[in-house]
Amino acid sequence: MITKEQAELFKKVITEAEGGFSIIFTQPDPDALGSAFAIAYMVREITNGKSVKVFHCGGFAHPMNRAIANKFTLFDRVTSIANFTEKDNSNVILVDSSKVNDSRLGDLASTIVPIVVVDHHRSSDIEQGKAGQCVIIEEIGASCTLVVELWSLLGFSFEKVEQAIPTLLALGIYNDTESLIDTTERDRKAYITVAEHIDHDEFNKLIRHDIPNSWFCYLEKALSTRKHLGDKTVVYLGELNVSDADVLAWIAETLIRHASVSLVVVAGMLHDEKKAEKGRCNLEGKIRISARSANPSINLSQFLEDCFGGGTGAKMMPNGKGSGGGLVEVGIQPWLIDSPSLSEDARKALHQFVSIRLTQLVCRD
Ligand SMILES: [Mn+2]
Repeated sequence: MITKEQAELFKKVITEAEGGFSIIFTQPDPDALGSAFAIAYMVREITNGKSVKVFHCGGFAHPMNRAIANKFTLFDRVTSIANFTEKDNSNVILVDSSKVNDSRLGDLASTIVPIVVVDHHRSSDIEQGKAGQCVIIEEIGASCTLVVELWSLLGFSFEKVEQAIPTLLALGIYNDTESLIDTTERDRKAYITVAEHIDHDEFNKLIRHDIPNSWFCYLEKALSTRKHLGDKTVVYLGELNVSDADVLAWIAETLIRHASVSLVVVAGMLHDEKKAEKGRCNLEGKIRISARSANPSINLSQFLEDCFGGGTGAKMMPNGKGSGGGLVEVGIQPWLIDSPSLSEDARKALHQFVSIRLTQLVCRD
């Protein structure tokens, strides 16, 4: 349980902040959404209705996230980080991540100075201990668990709030703990607290979302092209539609269950159909990576940084497994941007190079 002092500090920091608030999350998943919306509610209550904007990086591509967003009309209530202006860059609250030098933040990387951070990942780069700041980072199953503890300690009730809040908190904990398997006692307690206030039929529908056909096609490609080196599996999917990027985590989670595998890295080069329609090159040399580790002795966060540098991150699950990923650049953007003339041969060579290099970086020892 977080301490009463931490909860009081949160309240104090929010009360003393002048002006409106901006909540940012770098990855739209249920844990980030639950944390963001529950904190937004608490901040509005504490400040008697001051403005709280919620910003997301990346897109709502995952079928579960889309289902959640539709059900709770979240598209009206979260806005893309692309709309973040200088005016929004005060009283920033960062949830479900604790890095400011994060490539997912785009141009905002290293420019935000959060007053509140609630996260459960390793490798925070946030300078802590400043006055007027509340940082809660603990290695447990979900950020939502920390938020539920904060909620209870500050005396808030789920009785009168909209269904979206307890449902998103429950989904966040459920989803980030692999269906409540990789939990700490705190995660289980927090889940029970919120589960009393949700509609379980609706909850089940969100969990058992449809899986799009394109995902099965990517899985087929992953199975036929994966490379095994020792106990590591590396998959390079080649070009990956931006709206299918969440398939990487789904494949990584599937392959890590292979009996002889202790580390999986799945990657794809993002391509954007919309840009191709405008006659521009649809590649920007950005590689999305998803990694899973079944070996508690691997520090996945460090491993990914050693392989790919910054732009990556990972969390340690309560059972010692690692889960992470990132967005890294190949560094050939000047040769790709706005060059619709990129030939098939050049594309093929580019992907061959990335595939070989990816395997070398992951399997170098
Ligand atoms: Mn999380």
